[in-house]
Amino acid sequence: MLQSQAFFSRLSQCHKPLDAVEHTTLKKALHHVDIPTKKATFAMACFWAPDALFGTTIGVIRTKVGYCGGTKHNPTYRDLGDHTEAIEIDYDPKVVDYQTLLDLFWANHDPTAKVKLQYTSFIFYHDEEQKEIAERTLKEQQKLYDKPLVTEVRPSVKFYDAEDYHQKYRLQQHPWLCELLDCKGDLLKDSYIAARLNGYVIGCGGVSQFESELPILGLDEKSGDYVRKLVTKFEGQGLVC
Ligand code: MHO
Repeated sequence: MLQSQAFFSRLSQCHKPLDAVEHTTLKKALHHVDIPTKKATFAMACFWAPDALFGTTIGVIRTKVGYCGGTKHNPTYRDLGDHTEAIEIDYDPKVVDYQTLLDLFWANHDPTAKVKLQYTSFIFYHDEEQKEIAERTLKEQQKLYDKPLVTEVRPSVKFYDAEDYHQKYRLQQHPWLCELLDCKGDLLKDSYIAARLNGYVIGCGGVSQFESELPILGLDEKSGDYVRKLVTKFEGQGLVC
C-alpha cells in the first residue's frame, strides 16, 4: 500500500488541468495524467469486464475498449466482421509490469472457452519483451488446465475504438456522475478518473484502495460518498458482464 500511496501522490503532481473541457463541473477532477506509458492489448470475452478490472489496477493510466485482430475496416458492435472485443491499456511500467497485467488477464477469464470469435481470448503484444513474457505465461497456464487453451499470442494490429456507449460502460450507468465529470466523447477513453470510477462503481479495486486514492481524484464530498457506497457494496462480487 505504501508504494501505491507514493504512486498516487506522484500522479497528482502530473495532473494536467483540462482547459479544453469547458463545462467540467468538477474542475479538479484528475482526468489527464501526463507521464510516459506503455500499451498492453488483451481480448478476454466481453470487454466491459476488463475495462473495470484494469481501470482500477494500480499503475494503469487509461483504458479503452474496441475491436481488433481482424481485417474488416471500421468494424462496429453490430457489424464486427472477423474482429474480437478487446481492451487497450496504457500503463506506467515503473509501477506495474506486464507480467502483473498478464496475471490479471489469465485469472479473469476462461482461456479454454470455445466461443465465437467476438469473445475469443488473445494477447496482442507490442514488443519482443511482451511477446516473450506472454508466450512463457501461456505455457505455464496450459499446465493448469486439462483442456487446450484457445488463447493466441499475436503481434498487435490496428485497434478500432468501440462506440462511445461501450466505453466506461459501468460508469455510464451513473449518468449524473458522468455529467459532473463531463465524461463524454474522448474523455471516456482518455480520462484517468473515468477509468478508476468505472471499476470502483462495481467494487473493483476495493474500499481500502479507493480510500487511499480518493484525495487525489478531485471528487467533491457528495460524489466521493456516492462512489464509496458502491465500492463498499460491491467489493468482492467479481466481474460482471
Ligand atoms: N452480455 C452483454 C454483452 C455485451 S458485450 C459488450 C449483452 O448481452 O449485451 O459483448
